[in-house]
Amino acid sequence: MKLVGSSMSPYVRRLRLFLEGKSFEFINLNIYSPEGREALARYTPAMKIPVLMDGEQTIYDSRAIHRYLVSTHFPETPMSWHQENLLSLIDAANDSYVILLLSKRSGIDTDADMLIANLQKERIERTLQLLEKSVASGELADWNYPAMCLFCLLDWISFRELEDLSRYTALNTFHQQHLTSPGVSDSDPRLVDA
Ligand SMILES: N[C@@H](CCC(=O)N[C@@H](CS)C(=O)NCC(=O)O)C(=O)O
Repeated sequence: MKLVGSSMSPYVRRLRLFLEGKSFEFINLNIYSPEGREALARYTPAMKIPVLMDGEQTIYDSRAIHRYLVSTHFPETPMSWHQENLLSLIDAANDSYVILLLSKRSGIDTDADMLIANLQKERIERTLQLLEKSVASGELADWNYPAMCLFCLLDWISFRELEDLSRYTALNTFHQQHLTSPGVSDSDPRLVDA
């Protein structure tokens, strides 16, 4: 089984954490370098990571990959609809941060009052407020897939210095608590060649 991705991607890291202790090969690409893009194009026309390759089967998108892994190899308690919703909110915030980051890298002033940036910021604010409450009420207390996804988002925000999240006390405590969870230090994007 091969997981195609990048050590920088929070969507890939969540699957590395889920697969911690299992046998798989991690193919680490720099998806913005010419060579990385050429390699990526061999795995997916969508040009997005993660991609899973299991024998003849290829699966795109972290959510589908997680569902595939649970249904074929690593059965676990199915996620409740509430957990599915939490995951959708984590993904919504993550996608919005990616849009803001790529906009900045494209020379767009995301601090300006413009629709595309305002929509992302509003989504981020509202989803983080809800996630703060969810963590505070113990809904993400177990180290399961939704918790891994939230950790990867929070750690990536800190790694990329996207925002100061100190006002979210429960999210901060959650982030600190899981720095020692299985697989976290080995998949740290701050490590060279991680
Ligand atoms: N919904 C996708 C999102 C994946 C995603 O956005 N991956 C980013 C890396 S963090 C990517 O491949 N970006 C490339 C691009 O947007 O061109 C998933 O859950 O797998």
